[in-house]
Amino acid sequence: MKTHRIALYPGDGIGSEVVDATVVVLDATARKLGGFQLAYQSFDWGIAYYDKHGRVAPEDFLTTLKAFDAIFLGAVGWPARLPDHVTLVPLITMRQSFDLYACVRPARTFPGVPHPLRSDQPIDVVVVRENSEGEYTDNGGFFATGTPNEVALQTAVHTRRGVERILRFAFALARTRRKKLTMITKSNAQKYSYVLWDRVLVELAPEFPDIATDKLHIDAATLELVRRPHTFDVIVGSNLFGDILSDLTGGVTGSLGLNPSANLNPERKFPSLFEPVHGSAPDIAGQGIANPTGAILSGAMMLEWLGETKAAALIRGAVERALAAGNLTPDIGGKANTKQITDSIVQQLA
Ligand code: GGG
Repeated sequence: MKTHRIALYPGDGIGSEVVDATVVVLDATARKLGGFQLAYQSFDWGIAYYDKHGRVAPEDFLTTLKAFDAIFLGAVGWPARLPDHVTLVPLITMRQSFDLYACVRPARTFPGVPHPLRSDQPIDVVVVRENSEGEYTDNGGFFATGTPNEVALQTAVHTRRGVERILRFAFALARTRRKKLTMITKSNAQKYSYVLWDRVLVELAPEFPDIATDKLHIDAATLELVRRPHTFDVIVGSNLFGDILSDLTGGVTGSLGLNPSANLNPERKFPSLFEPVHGSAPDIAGQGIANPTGAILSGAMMLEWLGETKAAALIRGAVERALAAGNLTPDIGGKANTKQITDSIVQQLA
């Protein structure tokens, strides 16, 4: 029996509700298939931890996490209690310190789940977000603080190595799908950082002659993802653009509550991190109505990463069938609660 060691970081708001639901589905899947089990350790980091200790996670939290095979995170943030830029620090630190440079965020439409667009053409896209540098680099400061002349500087960092490895990752992913890659920049206005992205794309494209390559500026991309989302396959962009676009792909496919994500260190030198794309949703926290499918599908991505491909496929099929059977949470127009959809997914593990 193989044991995968999983660190759970439920976090804030609905984080613990969707993580609990995911554990139920993962354990039911392991019992059904046999051959592997999951050994969890849960950490109480987040705003409650901050209230007691004055920091969101312990100083040595990275050392603690390094011992695990994977990290599973729920959601972080509750701005009425602590500023978001404080609560987010451990997540950004994990991504950068563990070199989790490939953030993979699939979004698709599901039969039986309403979405806001007029067209009924199925949407099936993956946003690949550069996750280790770019606009999220901790590089800047305030000057003349509190005076009328106050200035804030924040400098993005885009390295050739960083751009090249994320483009290679996205090309390789496109090869496993519909063989189309769209790169998002703003190289008409940002004439250093995204011009580097443009140059690296031109250099790499001949190595992937089977992939149709396209590029769009971020403003045009937001328009086209509403007008013709079904025409996109793999979308690759910087840290900030990937963050923004994955909320948009969640929106056009029905709800951010449906979207999983993986923060991968493709070289496997560090544990990779899995989390739903959605945040902590303080407005519905504690009501038991959060949509757990984004978290559960993140659990499927985690099992696939750990080599349990059959288990991952089983969960994906069960989610699809549970949604098609009408178990819809309020964010997608239904009345089901978190427990009902979770129980239905477990029943559908056929
Ligand atoms: N489930 C992930 C979560 O809580 N995300 C909140 C957030 O704002 N994340 C920003 C980011 O992904 O960079």
